[in-house]
Amino acid sequence: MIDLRSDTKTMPTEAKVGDDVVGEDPTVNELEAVAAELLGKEAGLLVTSGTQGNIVSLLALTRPGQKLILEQDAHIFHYERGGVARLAGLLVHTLPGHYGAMNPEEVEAAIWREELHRAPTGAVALENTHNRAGGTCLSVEHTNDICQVAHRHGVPVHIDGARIFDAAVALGVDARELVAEADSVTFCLSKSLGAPVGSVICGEEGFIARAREYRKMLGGGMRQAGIIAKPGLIALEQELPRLHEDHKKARRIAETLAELPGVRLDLATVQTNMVLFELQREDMTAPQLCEQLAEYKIRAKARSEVQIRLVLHRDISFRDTEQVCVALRETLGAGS
Ligand code: TLP
Repeated sequence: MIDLRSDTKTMPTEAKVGDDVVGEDPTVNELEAVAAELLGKEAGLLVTSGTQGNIVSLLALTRPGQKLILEQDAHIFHYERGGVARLAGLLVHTLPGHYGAMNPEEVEAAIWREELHRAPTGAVALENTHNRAGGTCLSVEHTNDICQVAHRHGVPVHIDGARIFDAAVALGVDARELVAEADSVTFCLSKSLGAPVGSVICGEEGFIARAREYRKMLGGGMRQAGIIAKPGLIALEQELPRLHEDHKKARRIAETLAELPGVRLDLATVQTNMVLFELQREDMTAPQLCEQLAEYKIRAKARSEVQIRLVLHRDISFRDTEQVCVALRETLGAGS
């Protein structure tokens, strides 16, 4: 084939690729089909990141000037540069959550009835697993309750499912059940699934067609993206069966931490691959503990003066996990 259409068509040598902007990359197409199948949706769309997945989905579901209902600790609210306001023109209405779950009655009350003064509600977004709550899961029943409330008022529901497969594994359900009632879902290949880059949006064909347009608008058309899709396909094949191991490692560390003095940790939050805890000690702040752990060649990041989140993943072995437990006992065992 002599392809003179554009220099964007150049091929890497070792992957089955094509121009994904016009849907010609067979590896991307395969990834999108596999992802859609895994989530029981009609179609999928590869995007650059979880952040792009969320904004593209919300652009496709809403109109500027509408309201987006979010749990107050949502990633979309805290960590996405306010893109929903700037790019999608959405008014954000946050509601409190219990382990990341909003109360369906409060969601219903927040969906204001249409009248002259009020912004119409454009979408409700859920997050599963919930990052800032510590990797907690939203159940199928809860998700369906929220979807039913929203749909009763003609409002679509988006799920930021960056780690949706962790939720499925932890809850012992098929991921399809967790997203069955939602209008859109995005999950990340580059988080617990361990791929280097990429996220996938899934939903109905019409929604995905609109999302494809917004992805292009945001510069997310990546041409021969098969080189990104291939590790994503491998991740879905190889990593899904071992996600439960990361949850076991998190549990092990959490149980060790919970017994140490001056550690506040709600074991009920340790449902997947994260451990969220606070230090309430006279002798040490969270950043200081991170500095001490660095001496054990352990990297951890404090979220504040008191809070730390540890995330377990493919590259942390069970042996590493034990080393982390030893280091935590040595640094936190004495004192208060
Ligand atoms: N989360 C990252 C940081 O941004 C905090 C992390 O280290 O956990 N939704 C959820 C629930 C996420 O946790 C993240 C990333 C995203 C969306 C955004 O994904 P990317 O980083 O691919 O844009």
